[in-house]
Amino acid sequence: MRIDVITIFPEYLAPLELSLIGRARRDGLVDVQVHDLRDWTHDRHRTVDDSPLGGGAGMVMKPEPWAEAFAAVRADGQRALGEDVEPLVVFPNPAGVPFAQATAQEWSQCEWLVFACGRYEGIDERVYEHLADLGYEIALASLGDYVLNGGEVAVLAITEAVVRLVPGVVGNAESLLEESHSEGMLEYPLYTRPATWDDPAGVSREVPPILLSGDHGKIAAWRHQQALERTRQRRPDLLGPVDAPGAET
Ligand code: 6GU
Repeated sequence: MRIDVITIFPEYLAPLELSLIGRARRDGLVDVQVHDLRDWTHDRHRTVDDSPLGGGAGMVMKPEPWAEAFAAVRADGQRALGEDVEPLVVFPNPAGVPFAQATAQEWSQCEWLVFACGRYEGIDERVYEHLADLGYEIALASLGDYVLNGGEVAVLAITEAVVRLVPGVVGNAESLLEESHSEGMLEYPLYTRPATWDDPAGVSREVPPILLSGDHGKIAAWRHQQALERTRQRRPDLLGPVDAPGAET
């Protein structure tokens, strides 16, 4: 998989050199290229923003650097991947479609993702129209219902969620099957040794005895029931409208 990130803060993406993603890059499983949008400006101040036409607070990102950046990144990627390969262009945006585990699953199958990090109030709308005219596939993705200062933190989160699903990146692929959101539910509670733990307050805490029973069928059933109960309590929305108040007729 190839991932390009276009940003005015390339240093913000430094964590992509660490841990699981850093190792995946060194192993050649994912090629991450971070680009400074200001490289596609031509004035002395390397200007990427201007005040909103029609008035209003804040600044808007100018279209010209973005158009040049996409053309250059597309050409660069196609030299590496092949002239017939096209990227999915992702704009992190609080007004986008909620990013979820299903999105991560889908995008982990992509050969090429290009992330475009907006800052300020946003990007001139004509950039999206231009890219659509050129035939780019575009997605606007939101992390949730709150506002960040720019797309960079969202790119870190989305990239981590996507790359860990690329085959070979997570050593124990089985661990991806039972985690939260993999089956539309939250994960069951986890325990390890010691089976009896005397906590610092002097309370003796046992793990649920069933986990020591060796009965794998019963353990699986218990875990499923725990996952369901936890999901009902914390995230009833994941279980669908059956449990919603007032859904009964
Ligand atoms: Cl993807 N971007 C920004 N700027 N703010 C957000 C977000 C994304 N998701 C939630 N808030």
